[in-house]
Amino acid sequence: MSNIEHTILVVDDAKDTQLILEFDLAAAGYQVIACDNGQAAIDMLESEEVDLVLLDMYMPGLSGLETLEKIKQQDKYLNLSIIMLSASNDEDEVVAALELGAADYVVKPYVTKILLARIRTAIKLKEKTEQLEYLAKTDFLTGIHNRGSFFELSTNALSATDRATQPLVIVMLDIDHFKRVNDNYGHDVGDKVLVSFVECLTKHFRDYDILGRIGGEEFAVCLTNITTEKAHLVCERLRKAVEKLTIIADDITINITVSIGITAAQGKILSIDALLKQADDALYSAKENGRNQVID
Ligand code: GH3
Ligand code: MG
Ligand code: MG
Ligand code: MG
Repeated sequence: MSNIEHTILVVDDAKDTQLILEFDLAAAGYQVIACDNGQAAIDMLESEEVDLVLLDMYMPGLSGLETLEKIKQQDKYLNLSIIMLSASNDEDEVVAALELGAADYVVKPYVTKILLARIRTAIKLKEKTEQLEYLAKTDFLTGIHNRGSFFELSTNALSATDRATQPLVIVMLDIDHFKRVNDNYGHDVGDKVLVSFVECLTKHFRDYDILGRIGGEEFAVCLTNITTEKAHLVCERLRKAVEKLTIIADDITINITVSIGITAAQGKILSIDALLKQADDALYSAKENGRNQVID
């Protein structure tokens, strides 16, 4: 990745230092934005996509350490690389900055070549971390949340929901007789069927609904701000769409159906585990009743 794709926020109250940094970073190909105090930096992070922050230690208003602490208190900035810049080389300050989550600490006047090398390393680390987090949370085959990520996100959604007034709905889906697809056409075709099914699933839900692959051919969806009746209608529409879906893999045309179980959390004090169990019981009834149906 070239530097031009990366934006660095320079925060320094000394205008001359700010200008020199802007010059050096722009010469190295970075996009640079700048401000002269901690609060302005926090505000700019809200509105701009920033890959790395160069943060001065001594500034009027919020100090560098206070600014660093405020930024790192927000989960969304945990991976953001912040390099502290300071005229002082005080050991305790270096330790404090690193413990608060700074990626590095550079003493001014800086050596341009070394500062640029430290910036490259910090950005690389941020990108690798983000890539690993993505891989740890995503189902490799279908691109939706994996089991662990689904549990984490839906548990958060459940605690953010006022159970008395806002409904939260859990849907469990299981492809019918999927084993036959594998047995008849092979595992690779089975995989393609799973991908096509998830494409159809994604189209029927909203961007903020949480879609997870819970097991091999079992999926779950966590819906907020929706009534059970509306969720039932959405699932019924999905069920019909899956039934009509023509999946072509290796010149073979495959048709599938899906069974769906629904449960709502309204008024109940239940964990996501317990809600999934309830939705799974409804799903089991759908299977028992002959499959290819929605039950709540
Ligand atoms: P039912 O209608 O009762 O759900 O029947 P089923 O055949 O769908 O259910 P069963 O649990 O017996 O079989 C699920 C199959 O899903 C068995 C397993 O080989 C297959 N499977 C699980 N994960 C994957 C995968 O990642 N890729 C492929 N191709 N198959 C998978
Ligand atoms: Mg200063
Ligand atoms: Mg199945
Ligand atoms: Mg199954």
